[in-house]
Amino acid sequence: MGETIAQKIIRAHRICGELAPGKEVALKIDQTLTQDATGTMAYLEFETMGIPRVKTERSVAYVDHNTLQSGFENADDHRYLQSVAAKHGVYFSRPGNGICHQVHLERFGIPGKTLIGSDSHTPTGGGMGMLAFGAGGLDVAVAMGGGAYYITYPKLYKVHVTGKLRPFVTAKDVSLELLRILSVKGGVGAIIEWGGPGIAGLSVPERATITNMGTELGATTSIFPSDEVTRAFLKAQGREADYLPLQSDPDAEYDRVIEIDLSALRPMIACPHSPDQVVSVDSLAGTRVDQVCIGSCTNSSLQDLLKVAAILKDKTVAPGVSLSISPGSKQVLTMLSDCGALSALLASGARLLECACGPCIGMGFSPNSGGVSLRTFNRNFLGRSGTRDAQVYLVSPETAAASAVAGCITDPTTLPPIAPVSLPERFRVDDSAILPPAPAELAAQVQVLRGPNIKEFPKSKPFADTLQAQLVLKVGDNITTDHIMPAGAKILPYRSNIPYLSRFCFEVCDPTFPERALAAGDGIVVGGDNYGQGSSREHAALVPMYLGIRCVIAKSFARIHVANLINAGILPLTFQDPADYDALEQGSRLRLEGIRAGMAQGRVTLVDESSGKAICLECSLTQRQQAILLAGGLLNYTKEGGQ
Ligand code: MIC
Ligand code: SF4
Repeated sequence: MGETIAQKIIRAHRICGELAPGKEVALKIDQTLTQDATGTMAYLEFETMGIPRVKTERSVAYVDHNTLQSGFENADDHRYLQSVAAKHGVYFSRPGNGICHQVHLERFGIPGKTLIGSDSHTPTGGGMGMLAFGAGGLDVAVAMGGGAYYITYPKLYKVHVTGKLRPFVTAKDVSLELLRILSVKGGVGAIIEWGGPGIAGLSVPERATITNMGTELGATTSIFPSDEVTRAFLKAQGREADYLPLQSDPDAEYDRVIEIDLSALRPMIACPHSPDQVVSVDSLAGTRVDQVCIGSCTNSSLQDLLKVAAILKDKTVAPGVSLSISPGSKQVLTMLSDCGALSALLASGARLLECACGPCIGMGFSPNSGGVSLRTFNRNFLGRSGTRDAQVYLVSPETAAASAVAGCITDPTTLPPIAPVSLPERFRVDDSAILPPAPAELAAQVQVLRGPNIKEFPKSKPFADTLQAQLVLKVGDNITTDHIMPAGAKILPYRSNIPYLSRFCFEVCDPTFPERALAAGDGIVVGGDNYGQGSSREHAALVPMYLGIRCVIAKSFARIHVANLINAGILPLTFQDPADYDALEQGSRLRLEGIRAGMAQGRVTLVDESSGKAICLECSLTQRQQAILLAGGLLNYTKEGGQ
C-alpha cells in the first residue's frame, strides 16, 4: 500500500514505536522554534538539563508576543532569550523582525523536515510540506537537547480540493469552511493532508493560512505536498536549494476524505466566541463594526496585505471604525513600503502596529466596551481580546478591509474587482535581525542575563497510591487554555513568574479559583469535552499544578494540553461513561484509589466521599507517561535519566 505525505515523513524520522493509530511513536526532530511568551520557560527548562549546545539541525528563538514593554519584565526576558540562545546554539530573531510562524516559513522552513514549536500554530510550516507540531515548552526543550518528540500515531484525513477560488474568496474562507464542517474538535487525533487539483492555485502563504488554522480543528497537524508552488516560494526567498518534492502515493489510503470545491465557496465568518461558529459573511452583512484588526500568524503575509492595500487604496476607513494592521514580518513591511502599498494603507487611516502578534493575544488594541471586532486572526475565545464583553468575529483580510471602509460587516464579493496579486519573483531578503549563535568554542564566555522577574520553577509531587482531594472547579465543554491561564498585556509579562500568574488562573470562569484551590490543598478539576483546546502554553498546566491541582477529569482532552498536564505531573483521566460527569458536584471530596495499579491497567476508581458513589475512570497512558507521572513530571523524569 502507498504512503501519505505524513506517513513518509514519520517513517523517515521514527526512532521507535509502532505506526498504528493510537500507538505512541517517538520522532527525531530536525528543527525547533520558540516564541518569547513560552520560550523563557522552555530555555529555563533546557538549562536545567545541563546540555551545552542544542542538538537539532536548526533551533530558532523568536520574540513576537511580549513586545509591549510597559515595565522591565519583557525587556529583561528578551535579553535573557538573546543571551541564552547565543550560548546554546540557537538563532535569535529580534523583536520587530516578525511573528515566529511567518518568519520561519520565509527563512528556515524546509519541506520534509520535522519541526516542533512552543506555540500551537507551528503547523503553519505544513504549508511548505514540513511535519510541524505545536508542543509544550518542556517538550521543545527536550527536543533541543536531542530527545525524541512523542506523538500518538494519528488517523489520516485528506481534504481533496477541486476548483478555483473566486475573486475575494480566500484561503481563510477555506479554513473557516472546514471548521464549519468539522468543528473545533473534528480534527482531534488526526493529521489533515491537503491535495487534489485545486491546491495548485494556492500559494505557500495561502497554504500556510490553512495549515495554521488546522490547529483550531484540534488536529495533530496539517500538511500540503511540496511541489512546484513550494519551489517557486523557496526560490523567491533565495532558498531553492532547500526544495524537496514531496507527494502522497496515488494508492495512499486515508481514514476519511473530505471534498471541498473552491469554486463553490463564499466568504465566511466565525462568530463569537469560537472559531467553529461559522456562517457566510453575507448572512451578517450590515452588522455594525467598531474595530477591525488585520494581521496575526494566519493572515499577515505580503500577499494578504497587498490585497488589503488594493481594497483600501483611495478609500478612508469609516469614522466609527478603528483599523489596525500588523504585518507578519519585517520582510513583509519593507516590501509593502518599497512598492508604495504601505502609503495606501496609511492614507486610509489604518493604524500601523509592529510586526508582532499584538491584538491577537490581547497585547494592546483591545476593543471598546461591548465592541464588535472583526479580526483576520485564528481565535476568538471569550476574553482573549483583553475585554470580556467584546464580540469578536474571524474573517479574511478581504472581508476585514471591505468592512473597515463600509463600517459594517461587508461581503467583499460585492466590491469592484481588484488586480490579481501574485507572489514576487524575489522577496527582499535581509536577515540582519536574525542573530546567529556564538560559535561553540566561544559559548562558555557568553553570560546568560537573568532579570528579577524569573522566579523558581514550581516543583510537582510524585503520586502516592491514593489521592484525597477536593473537586475545586467543574467546568463545561471546550474549555480553552485562555480560560485556564489567560494571556493579554497585563499578565503575559509574568510567564516566568508562576506564583504571580497563579492569581489569574481560571479568571474567565471563576475568579475565586486560585484562592479556593490553595485553601483546598490537593485539588481536582472536572471538565467536559475537548478540555484544554487552543494554545500550547504549558502554563495552563504548571499554574494549576502550583495551585495544588493533582488530577483533571474530563470527557475528552485536547492533544497538546494533555501532554502538558502529564509533563507537569498532573494525572489526566476521562469518564468511562460521560454521564458520570453530571454526578459530580463542585466542592465535593473525592478519593482516587489504587492509582499505581490503575495506571498500569488503564482504569482508576473514583469515590465521591460526599455521596459514596464510585465512578470508573479511564487512564489511557503509555508506560512512558506513567513513569513521567510517577516521577512527578517530565523534568524529574528526564533528570532521572528517562528517555
Ligand atoms: C496563542 O495564540 O494562544 C499563543 C499565545 O500563541 C499560544 C502560545 C502562548 O500562550 O504563549 C499558542 O497558540 O500556543
Ligand atoms: Fe501570535 Fe496570535 Fe499566532 Fe498565537 S495565534 S502565534 S498570538 S499571532
